[in-house]
Amino acid sequence: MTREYESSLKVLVNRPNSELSELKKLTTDADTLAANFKHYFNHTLGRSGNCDKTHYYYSALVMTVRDRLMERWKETQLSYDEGDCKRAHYMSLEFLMGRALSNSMLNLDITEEVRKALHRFGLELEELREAEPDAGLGNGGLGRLAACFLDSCATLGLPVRGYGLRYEYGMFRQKIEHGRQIEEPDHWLRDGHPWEMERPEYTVRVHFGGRTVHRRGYDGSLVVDWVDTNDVLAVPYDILIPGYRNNTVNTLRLWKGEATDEFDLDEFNEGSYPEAVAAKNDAEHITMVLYPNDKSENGKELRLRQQYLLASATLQDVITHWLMNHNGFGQFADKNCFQLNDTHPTIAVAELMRLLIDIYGLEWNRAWEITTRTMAYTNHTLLPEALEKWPVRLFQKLLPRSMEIIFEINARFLEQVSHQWPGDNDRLSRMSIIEEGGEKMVRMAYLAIVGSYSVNGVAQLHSELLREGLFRDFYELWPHKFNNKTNGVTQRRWLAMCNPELRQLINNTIGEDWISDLDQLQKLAPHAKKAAFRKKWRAAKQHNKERLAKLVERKCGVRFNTEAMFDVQVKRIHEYKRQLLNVLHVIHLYNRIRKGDTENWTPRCVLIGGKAAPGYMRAKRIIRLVNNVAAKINNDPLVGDKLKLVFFPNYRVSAMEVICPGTDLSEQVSTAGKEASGTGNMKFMMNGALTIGTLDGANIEIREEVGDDHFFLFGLNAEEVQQRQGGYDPNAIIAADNDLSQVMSLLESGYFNPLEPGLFNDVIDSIRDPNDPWMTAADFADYVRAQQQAAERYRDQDAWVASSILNTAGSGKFSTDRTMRQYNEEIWKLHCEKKK
Ligand code: 26Q
Repeated sequence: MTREYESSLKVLVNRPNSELSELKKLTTDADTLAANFKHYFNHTLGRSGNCDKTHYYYSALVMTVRDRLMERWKETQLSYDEGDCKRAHYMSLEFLMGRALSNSMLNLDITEEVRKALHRFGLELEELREAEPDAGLGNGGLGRLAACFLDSCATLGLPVRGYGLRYEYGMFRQKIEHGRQIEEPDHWLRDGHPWEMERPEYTVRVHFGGRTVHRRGYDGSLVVDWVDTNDVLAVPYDILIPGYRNNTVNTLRLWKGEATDEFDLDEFNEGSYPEAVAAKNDAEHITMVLYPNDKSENGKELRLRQQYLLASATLQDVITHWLMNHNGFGQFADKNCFQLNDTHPTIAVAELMRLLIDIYGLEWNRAWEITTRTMAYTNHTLLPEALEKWPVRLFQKLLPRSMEIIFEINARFLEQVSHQWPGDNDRLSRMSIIEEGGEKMVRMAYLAIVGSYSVNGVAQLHSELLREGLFRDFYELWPHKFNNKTNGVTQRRWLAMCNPELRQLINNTIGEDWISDLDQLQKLAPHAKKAAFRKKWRAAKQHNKERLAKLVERKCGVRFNTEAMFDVQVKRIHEYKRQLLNVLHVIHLYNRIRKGDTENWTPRCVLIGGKAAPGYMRAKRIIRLVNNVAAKINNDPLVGDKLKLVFFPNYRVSAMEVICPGTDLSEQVSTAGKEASGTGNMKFMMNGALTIGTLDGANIEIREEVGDDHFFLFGLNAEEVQQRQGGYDPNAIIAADNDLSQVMSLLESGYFNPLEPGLFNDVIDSIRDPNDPWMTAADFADYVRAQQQAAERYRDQDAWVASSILNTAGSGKFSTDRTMRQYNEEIWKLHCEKKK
């Protein structure tokens, strides 16, 4: 940005109360809403009454709602500036927002008035809602967590801004054809995105490539220039994030990569005008598509470009805004904090150093102090293979100056380590940010730890395992940096919005305070003893099961009997999450039916859903297995209503909004010690599902909150999993277990793949492999026992419904309101000055 531009901005910022920006509050009665809606439909969108495109009704409604957000947003931002508030900047390559309409209406408290307004035009709100595509800018847990965090921060009135990328294509759409996953691009922006505001005036320039020149400055100090770069523009788009009925509206700022207006003059002068213009494509490609892997894929240049674009654009944005209101960096670290959502934006550590030193002329030590007082890192995985590493060679090519800075950070860091542990060379090479041996790699997690003042895991067990395992050396050096922040979910979306039946019942019973104070749900516990209340609770669940059954019928062509237990596992497909264990259990139930072992049978409908990373062949095979087993079972007349199995296609946020309210049993069966936290587990619990699960991630805390009697526990714990590695003999386990032997025999006989012999050999072999890290066979028998216990409980509906109520009642801890309070109290410490 040019100097002149900066100063003109300053004028604008300093004259917030000019006549132009003065706002009269728009009212939210049905009359005004209807008038606005009509205006947008006719005048702004230029449609006419006989146009039957739901899309335009939807767009007109979004504009109507957005106006109400806009005025609150301006006031909120002004108050943060006036209060000179300390701010947190949540940096994430993913924000899995889903749909925004219902959420915005809920938070603004205008749903019923909007419904009335639409009725005047003969329109149904439900239909317009369905016209909104999911904003699928994330893979799974980590991305959805970021979205829940934003909702809670706005609700708590915390000055937190999300920074991410505006991918043109979000998470792929999953089609199932002949049992196979087919990926289709998700061009979610095609019909326009009425929630976003382009803000070209805040565009920044981001450099790539080139080389560095080291020289002496006029005062003799060493100066580094980064020259001959290929530049890209980062253009921000803002999305408004309303708090729950508190007039706060925060910002999610997403960057789009665009070409600069310059082009290759040589080429141009040679007359190759089209070639010169075409070269611009590279820039536009940076934010074209979300990487659909939820574990790191090493070495993809485009991914590193994405990460750097986010880091550099965000830091420039924050610094520019800072310098408009402050002189120099004296208080910068007291007033700013960058929360790194996993290592993905960690290049920000080196980038902040570069900006402070090369652009603003600070000395190394001063810059390092600011960096390490503002950066905070959240880890989301324990799997060592999922830790991000980048080849030094790639770094040097793409970000030569960043690489120099990382080398310098590492040299100074290793100096500190050797001071603490003289002569311990093993430790030096273990802790080095640069991995040596084969091709030199940058270990992003280590860069994040060295550059941050806080390192947190996302559930108690996970944080403990980080300290004892993955990051042990760093914990020994800096114990004070390490802390835990157990994840949560926002109860606004994941109960109040998605489960209106239960919301109404809860409101009638304990009032509405739980919507912004989830611990209030505890007041439901005594009602679990009352038959009349249980009856209503059950009716709400029944209603939600009907709704889910309809969706399943539409998407899978299978009719679920709503009297049956709805047994659900939805999440990314991963070996460690053990969808395979779930399928083995379904085959076991099928075997029992075939044997006639069906006395006191509990009918079950099993639903499995989730996307596999496109290159993850084993995961894709598991999807085929689910589909093939489903085809057999659902078409076997012997089975009837006793058992159903479906693979639910294209699992995403808006699908979960229907799935979790209708679920009886939540499957959380990961190999202990592998799932960092899980958050689906919390959504199910909040909606009154009982959990069958291992002692992994947040399951442990869920069980603690609800009590052992209302959670079906099974399997090895994390320590036992560790101990068993090495001496594990799945074939002996299978041989000694009749049920498992029979399941394996049926699988191995080709019963589920008659036309494609050997199709599942690879999956079968993985169960029999003594090196199976997921220990599926080891947990099978205990899983079957726990499933049997769940089935028996379900037949005692009084007991089941009581447990269901107690699950909702005990879910208070798992609100992201609690999580965000803890981030704020223990990491960010946000505060504003008293207004004068
Ligand atoms: C990294 C580099 C290159 C390409 C892709 C990636 C990448 C992208 C996404 C790596 C990981 C992810 C996502 C991880 C994730 O979702 N982890 C989940 O985070 C949740 C929120 O903390 C936890 O509840 C889950 O346990 C954890 O699996």
